[in-house]
Amino acid sequence: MKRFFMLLVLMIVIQEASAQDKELVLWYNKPAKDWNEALPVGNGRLGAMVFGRAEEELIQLNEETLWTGGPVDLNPNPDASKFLQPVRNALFSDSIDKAVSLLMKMQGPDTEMYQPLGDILLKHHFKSAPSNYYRDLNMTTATATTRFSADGVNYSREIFASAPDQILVIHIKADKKESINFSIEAQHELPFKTSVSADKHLILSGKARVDSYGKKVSGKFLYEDSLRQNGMRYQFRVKAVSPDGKVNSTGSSLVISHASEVTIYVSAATSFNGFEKYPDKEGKNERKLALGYLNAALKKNCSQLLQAHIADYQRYFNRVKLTLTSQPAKELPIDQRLLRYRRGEPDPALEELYFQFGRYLLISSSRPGGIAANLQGIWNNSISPPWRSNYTTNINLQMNYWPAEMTNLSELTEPLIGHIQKMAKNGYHTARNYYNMRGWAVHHNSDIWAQTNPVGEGSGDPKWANWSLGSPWLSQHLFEHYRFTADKNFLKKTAYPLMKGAADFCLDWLVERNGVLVTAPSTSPENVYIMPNGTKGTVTIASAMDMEIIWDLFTNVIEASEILGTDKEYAEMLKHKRDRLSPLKIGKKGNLVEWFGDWEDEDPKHRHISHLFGLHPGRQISPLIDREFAEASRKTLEVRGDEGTGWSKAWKINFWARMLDGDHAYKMYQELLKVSTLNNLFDTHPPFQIDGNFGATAGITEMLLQSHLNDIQLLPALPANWADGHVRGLVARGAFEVEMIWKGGKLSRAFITSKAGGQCRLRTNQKVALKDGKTNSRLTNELNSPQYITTFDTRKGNVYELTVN
Ligand code: FUC
Repeated sequence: MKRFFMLLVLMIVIQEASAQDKELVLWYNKPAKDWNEALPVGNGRLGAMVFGRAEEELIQLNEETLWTGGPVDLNPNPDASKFLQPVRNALFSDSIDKAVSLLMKMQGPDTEMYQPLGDILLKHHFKSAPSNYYRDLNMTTATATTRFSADGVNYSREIFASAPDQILVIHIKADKKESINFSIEAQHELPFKTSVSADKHLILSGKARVDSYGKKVSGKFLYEDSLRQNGMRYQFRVKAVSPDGKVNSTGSSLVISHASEVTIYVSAATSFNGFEKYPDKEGKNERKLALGYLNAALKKNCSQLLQAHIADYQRYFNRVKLTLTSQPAKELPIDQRLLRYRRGEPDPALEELYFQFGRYLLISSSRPGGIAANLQGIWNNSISPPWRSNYTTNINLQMNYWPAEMTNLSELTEPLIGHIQKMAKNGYHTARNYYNMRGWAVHHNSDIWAQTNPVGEGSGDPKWANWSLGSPWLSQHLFEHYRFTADKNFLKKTAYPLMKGAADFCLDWLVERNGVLVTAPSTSPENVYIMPNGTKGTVTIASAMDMEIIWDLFTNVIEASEILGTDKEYAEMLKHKRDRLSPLKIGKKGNLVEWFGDWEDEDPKHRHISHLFGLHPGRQISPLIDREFAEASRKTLEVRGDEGTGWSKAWKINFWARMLDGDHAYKMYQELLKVSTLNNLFDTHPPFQIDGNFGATAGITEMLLQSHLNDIQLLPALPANWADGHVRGLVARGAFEVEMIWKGGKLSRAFITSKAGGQCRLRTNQKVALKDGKTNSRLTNELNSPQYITTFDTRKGNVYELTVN
């Protein structure tokens, strides 16, 4: 009887799992017509965009370390610091144009660019046109599959990027013996060499450029710079293995004939040897690395590789499950579903899918030990990508990592934290060389070389080039990592020293003006104001965002010093300074003032909503803290409107969720899906930029769970359209894992897993109680409707069930 029962449970579990599998598939009935329809796979380091073409398959490759250039010049503009006081004098005497032209003299080189690794082509020659076409990306297994029939044979091609084996695998099968015949070629847009080794490895090798512009100098690209460095070397290697077919070579291609099954192994490496090493002369041996990965993987067959890949991937992916509907997904290709969604047809399964796609992309582009996900994650096919496919730190890099902690992918922040550590190293010199200041400074752009200087090369608009508060904003991610994991060791050893360094920079950066502390120069990325006298400007003093970012950092350092029992005096001094920051103001339109004065915006619907930093990702503004400032934030969001770039809409999901307005947050999610989503579900700025994918996944989480204030808010911004649902595996600050079931828009049950012990403090719309155990519950009325604060003590590893009274 017991065994029968166990079997039944197992069957239900399997059924549930396969139902979920079906939901989490992006499928199509035609090949990708362009890159924006190709499907991404990745293992953090290696990425591929799969076009799914039947006759001539195109697989576009990336390797995360392949960038132009080399280590940064730490003092590229030795005169810069001379101009700081003149800039301040100009600002204090309202000579804005003068301040702008002086600021341009404080700029330095632009960043380097992320580069494509090349393409693989699989060329078949069918007599008849392929039919029965299908391709997909299955997020449950992180594999992309293409299936079709040609000349009476059914073919399938499965592709995955394995992290444990550091290899890209393409597995081709036919349902008729010995009917696979094709050739494999490799190509790159820039000059390259191909060869086939004695072991029949097809090898493509090349060198990245040294200059960051992608422009030709006297008709040529630059690969060597006689003064400083040579470009980064790279190669990828392709090996085809078949149990029965023949693998021959032509010198620059592999030719496979009469096979029933073929496994193609693709390995790759660059000579990148760290951000401080010249990638050519001090570089790693890319040949040895690529060969090592390939030979190690060749010891395993396809199913062994696939098994290890799925186990590794699911270790992350399966931690969270979101169900917003009991209906099965529409039996339609994703592009068709998007089309219908745009016309207003509901598709909650698509909304679930897109949420998980953000998690899929993070697992595929940001792995411990690797490089942080850039503006395109790791997927880029252009030798001059938009915005250099670099790191933009006035919103975009941070947005990439917003979902990481709360959707249970905490380890994946390691590359970001690593990048912050590198930037702190370079930024120490930037703070000194550019401003004569302590601590570390990061400006608007960075790259694999951890560049931190203001970019613009003397002619960049200071509204982006001279934005200087990257170090305090990025430090938020350090403290958040602690808040989500309760890892005191990390706080002490890694986070706190870096946070304090950023605080030192801010302390030096602030100046006193009319009794308050201001930043000067200051911008509000990347907006333009109009003063009452008609003067337009971008540079000012004490923008709201500057004040909110510094408030956030000081608050975090103060809390961290209390937790660690250290630096009491320093923390007292920060409290004093925090109190003297130029205060936030409410403007004549009832909005939160963005600039030093209550000025108009040149573009009232500007994509950046920098002055609401305190609402999100900060924790200074909330309807639960101060109704007036929350109302001013609402007004600001209304004036800014619901349009914008992909990432701007994603940010607005988060803002409205923090405003506790689930319906408006949901509206923004719909806008993002309808207007800013490509057919492969990549977010589009336009063009493709990955931050919107990540920002939306974070925003959806904020609708269901918030914990940035003093309590864990269950279902704080649930929209009417998600009346019934179930989520498990989300993470709240304090290291609590949360599962919730809700019906008719109301919480019906919750489970809290305590990962670090300590008190749990919940905020809910209904009264909740522990199923087994004592809870302390009280009514609270910060909002117009009553809410309940429920506290109980937890022990590490225990699960607490909450019922609704
Ligand atoms: C910021 C934004 C742009 C774009 C770029 C990569 O500068 O203002 O919209 O996202 O980063």
